[in-house]
Amino acid sequence: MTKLKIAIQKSGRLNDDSVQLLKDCGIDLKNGVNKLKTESDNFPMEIYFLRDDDIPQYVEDAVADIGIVGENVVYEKNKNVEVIEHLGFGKCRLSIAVTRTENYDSVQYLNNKKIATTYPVIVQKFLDENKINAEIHEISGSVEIAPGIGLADAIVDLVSSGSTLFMNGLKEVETVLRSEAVLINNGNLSTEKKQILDKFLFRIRAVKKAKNNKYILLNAPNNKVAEIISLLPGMKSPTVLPLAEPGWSSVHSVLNENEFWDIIEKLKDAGAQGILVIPIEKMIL
Ligand code: PRT
Ligand code: ZN
Repeated sequence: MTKLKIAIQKSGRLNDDSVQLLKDCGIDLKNGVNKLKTESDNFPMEIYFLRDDDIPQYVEDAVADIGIVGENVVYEKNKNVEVIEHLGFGKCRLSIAVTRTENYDSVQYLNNKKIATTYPVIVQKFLDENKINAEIHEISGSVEIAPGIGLADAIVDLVSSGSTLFMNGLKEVETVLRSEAVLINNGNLSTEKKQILDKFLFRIRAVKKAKNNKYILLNAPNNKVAEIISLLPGMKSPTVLPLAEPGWSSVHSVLNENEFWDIIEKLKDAGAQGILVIPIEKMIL
């Protein structure tokens, strides 16, 4: 039987969320995750656990059909792979940082400076696009200490909370790239593998949609229901059920995370009471 081979990070920041995504998609993994390779009992998938840096190459070479990796790694490795879905986790930015006391006014600051980074390809492209002439020092880790030891004037590194930069006396001055985990694939999948991939993508999208939405239940006097319904987007239209107490109804609907707080306020003002908000596991539209 044909199986779709997926490469995910063995350990590190993307490992947990990648395994969780498979679980949320109903894909059970055999005998844990502490191996190089495992498979699923209930979905035609083989799972390879690899270093994130190697995943684009394995996908290009069709050792794996698809992979989960940060966009930063995809663009740095520049392999022949396609990004097919953004996954919403592992969010970070690749940023330029300089010593806090430095007067940075624009990218022109970087002219004739030394920049330490583990992302030489992305940085060179950024410099070319901005017509800056600077020297790139490729180092393999602890980039944030480079200015302090006199190795570089600036660094380009991944940032999420900013605390690493702060603790090293650096300030973030420019974003080169925003990144999150993505699903990549080899463009030459067989028809059978494409069908499995489509099933997997269908599940991923249902899980993602569910994460971005909440189920909401509320009570309202009947004379307020029309106004409340006008505030709710809903999948089709809200469900309205009579309460045991005469003159009252229960209204059920689905709200998007982004507009959530805004709408809740308006619902309260319109007379909604006993508002319950419930997470949704899967959403198929
Ligand atoms: O062993 P392997 O090679 O597989 O793992 P790795 O050590 O190369 O990567 P890992 O696990 O650190 O990161 C995997 C991916 O997670 C990255 O390629 C990014 O796509 C994503 N990611 C998200 C991050 C961060 N956030 C992040 N904050 N990767 C690294 N960092 C580091 C950053 O380099 C810096 O040292 O965290 C520090 C900054 O964090 P803050 O919170 O202090 O700003
Ligand atoms: Zn790595």
